[in-house]
Amino acid sequence: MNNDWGGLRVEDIHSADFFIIGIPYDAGAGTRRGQAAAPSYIRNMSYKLPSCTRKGIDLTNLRLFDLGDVEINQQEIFATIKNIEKKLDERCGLARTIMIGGDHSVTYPSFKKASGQRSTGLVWFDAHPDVLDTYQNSKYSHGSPLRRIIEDTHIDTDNIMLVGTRFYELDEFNYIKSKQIYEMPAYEINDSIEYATKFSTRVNEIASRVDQLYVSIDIDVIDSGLIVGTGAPVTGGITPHQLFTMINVIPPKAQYFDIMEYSPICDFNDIGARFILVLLSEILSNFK
Ligand SMILES: [Mn+2]
Repeated sequence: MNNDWGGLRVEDIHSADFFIIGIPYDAGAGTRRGQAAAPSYIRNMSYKLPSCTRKGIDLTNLRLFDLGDVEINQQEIFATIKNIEKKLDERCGLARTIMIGGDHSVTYPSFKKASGQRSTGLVWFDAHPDVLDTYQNSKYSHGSPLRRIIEDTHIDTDNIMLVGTRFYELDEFNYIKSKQIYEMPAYEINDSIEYATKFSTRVNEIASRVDQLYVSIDIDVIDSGLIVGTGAPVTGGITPHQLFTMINVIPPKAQYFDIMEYSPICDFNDIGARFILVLLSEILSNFK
């Protein structure tokens, strides 16, 4: 008997309902780093993963297989990308995959590998749209992963939705418009009591057109006054409740989730780590 991942961790890879993968990389972040420490930090606290959700859903018969962390080369992005691909190849069967970052730059290679030959929709929860052409002289930082995905995978931009956004460079604003990317900015979610219906309608439309969904959650989508443990905090965000409400209506085609940008050294009282463990339980509860 173990208490890892709320006691849901199993030893038999073939029995897994979910795979957990850590990506301890933060060379793509700006001046506030520490995201590389997140996977082991969350793993150490994972005994606090609730096995019963806020709505009373019992998760105790779900089985999580922890594949450990991707081997990281902080100096060599392409070596790291190769290792992310290798780690995803260690999986077997049809279990869903949840990745824990790491800064958001690694969602580009993760998505690229995950989508492969399958048509894939992408739900991107973030304060920032992450569509800068370059940031800090790099095309592979956490300012650009969505731009790289659009340029370098087969994704149809109709099948992308940006959720909770509120902090742009003007170029990004124009880029989103020119690509006609569907967006539910943070102010719209905060202004509307119908946000969950609107989100649900759109995500189900996308799901009906694709083989699978990839859901990427940058934790800075949450108002940074509530979750401070992140590298690029932005005020005016959504609440954990609003995020959970939207997560709870994500349809079964969601095969991949990632939870990015948590930085333990920027956190206070482990509130961000505890938030991530509750968020995980909300994700798991969708597939009961
Ligand atoms: Mn991001």
